[in-house]
Amino acid sequence: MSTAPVVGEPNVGLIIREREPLNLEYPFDQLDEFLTPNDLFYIRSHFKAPVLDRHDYNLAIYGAVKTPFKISYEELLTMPSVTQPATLECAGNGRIFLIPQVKGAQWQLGAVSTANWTGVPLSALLERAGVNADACEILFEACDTGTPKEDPIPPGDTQYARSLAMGKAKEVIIAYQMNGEELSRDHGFPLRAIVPGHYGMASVKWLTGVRILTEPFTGYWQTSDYGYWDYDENNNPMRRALGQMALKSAIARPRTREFIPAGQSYRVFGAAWGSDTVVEKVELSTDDGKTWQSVEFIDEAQPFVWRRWEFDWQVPIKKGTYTLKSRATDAQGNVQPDRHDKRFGTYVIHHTFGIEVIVR
Ligand SMILES: Nc1nc2c(c(=O)[nH]1)N[C@H]1C(S)=C(S)[C@@H](COP(=O)(O)O)O[C@H]1N2
Ligand SMILES: [Mo]
Repeated sequence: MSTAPVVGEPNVGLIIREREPLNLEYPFDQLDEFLTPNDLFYIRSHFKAPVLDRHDYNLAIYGAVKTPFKISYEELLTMPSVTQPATLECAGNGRIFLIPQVKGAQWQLGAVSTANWTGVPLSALLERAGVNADACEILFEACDTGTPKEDPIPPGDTQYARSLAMGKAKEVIIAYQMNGEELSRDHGFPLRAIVPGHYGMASVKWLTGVRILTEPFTGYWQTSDYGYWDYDENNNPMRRALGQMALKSAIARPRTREFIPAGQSYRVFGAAWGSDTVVEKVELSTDDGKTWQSVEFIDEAQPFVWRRWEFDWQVPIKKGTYTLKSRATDAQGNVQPDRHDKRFGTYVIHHTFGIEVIVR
């Protein structure tokens, strides 16, 4: 009997953004525990999720290495493992808040979740293969394939694949468990890469190949899509791959247009995250950014994961519409911007924006 989850599992409680392929949003207003329960963890898939069998599954480590090899799922499970929390955020999270409205999955706040990931450090596999001195990137290859939807559309099918610089690859986990449970089909069963601190697209699901490259990879998923325009050293425009998550804070409660009783206290609740930097401060404004006050953190400062925070708002007696904003600062002194950086197009939406509530 196959142990892969049933096709079309209900995913009760998630917000449907797309049915096929499955794109489901975590209801961010339900943020509570540090770890997102598996059945509420957002799902972002470009193609139909493949059904892989644990018994004839192999991961190939090959390319610029001394001894390429294939390892079975069962063998991987016997290797020394690590468990580490990481927040995954889709690079398109918050897209619905862009004005004017843009194409792409209309994520609100919840294309972000946190889990404890268990797996084998990629470095253990690389050691076994013996990486050649001229290696420059690691390519993660998956077995899901299809025709992308965003223009310009490449001819024929495009397999999902993403590369990473060698330096970052050291931090990658080849994960087979999420919050202590086997990965579900939609989250990449049997194996996925977890790239801490990078936007979700880097954490390749249904991983079948780890290829060591001697030249930078320029595939669809990091040039055409999940890429942005930058300039090279000669000031020529060039595409660069999206990578690190940008510093961000978000308000989980209250929700947009929530009614709030006047003259009482209200617990504003949210989370903030960066990449390999830690979030040092979050401020909250209840007057559309005119004045700011510091919030209290619930979680300690750690790289790669969110920090939940809360703020006790003494709601004014005066009825009307109030605009709440939160703003994060990291340990390097970077502050969450108040405008979307247009270079990133429909991605990296991390500016502060107002949550309007109605006090009555
Ligand atoms: N093979 C494969 N890996 C993938 C994707 C995909 O479509 N195919 N989507 C990526 C994107 S865009 C995100 S945001 C994360 C989402 O992971 P999740 O569905 O477990 O939340 O997976 C990434 N890995
Ligand atoms: Mo994503």
